[in-house]
Amino acid sequence: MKLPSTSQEALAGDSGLSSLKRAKREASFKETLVKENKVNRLGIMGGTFDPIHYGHLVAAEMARSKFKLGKVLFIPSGTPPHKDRSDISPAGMRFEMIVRAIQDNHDFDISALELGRKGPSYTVDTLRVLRRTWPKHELYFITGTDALREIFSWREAEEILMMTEFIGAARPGFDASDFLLEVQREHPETQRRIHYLEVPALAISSTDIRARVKSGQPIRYLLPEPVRLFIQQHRLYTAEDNII
Ligand code: DND
Repeated sequence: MKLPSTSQEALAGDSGLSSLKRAKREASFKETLVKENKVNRLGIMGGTFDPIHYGHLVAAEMARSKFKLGKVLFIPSGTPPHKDRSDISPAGMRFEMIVRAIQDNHDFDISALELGRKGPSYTVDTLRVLRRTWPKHELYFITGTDALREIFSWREAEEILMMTEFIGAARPGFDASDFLLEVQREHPETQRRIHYLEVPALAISSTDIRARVKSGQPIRYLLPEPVRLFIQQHRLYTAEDNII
């Protein structure tokens, strides 16, 4: 038989009562912690973003929600450390496209941190600056699983994994299971830092968007409209007057 709660407290005696109060206090303390965590977790999405598109934005939004990130900071690479394309759009233009893409989302922000730096934009250097700027924040670096699989080839990868949690957003076509097994085997100490995130399948890539623009195919609905207009206005990725 279920007793009314006041009777339960009476039956529990003094010690029972205080444990009920303690439980309530603990519950509200946990709530406060969750709220603090929400504010204190910073998501970071680094990339070349040439151009930014809905695949990037959806991955950032899903990560923000699942890991209760207070903000997601987009950080365009000044000089991407791993790309030898000679035709990468000027950093200022890639920056401008991100500004346009995130303008209607208060939870997203942009940093020019890597743009002022000379030489390749290594993630470890960026994280060191962010660590110093926000010493009390937990940092969450968001990548697609394709980028995540390469992480151990990045400069000072182990150091990176000491400074940040890693979220690998499952980008269509990139199965991460072999990579996760490899981590378990070869780098078990970093395993708890790596999180797998399934995102709705968006088979969109910057490479495909650039190819489409070049050949005059549509890119509408693959990226935010202000970004498409920017590409058209500045004739990025093509010398022709293509309608995209
Ligand atoms: P990408 O140029 O590959 O990014 O750069 C990703 C990050 O890795 C940057 O912050 C680089 O500085 C860092 N990195 C790479 C290599 C070496 C080092 C650092 C080093 O320090 O040694 P993209 O512009 O191509 O894309 C941005 C992110 O979005 C990537 O993580 C990519 O995987 C992801 N992405 C998608 N995720 C979900 N769905 C889609 C996606 N398309 C791209 N459709």
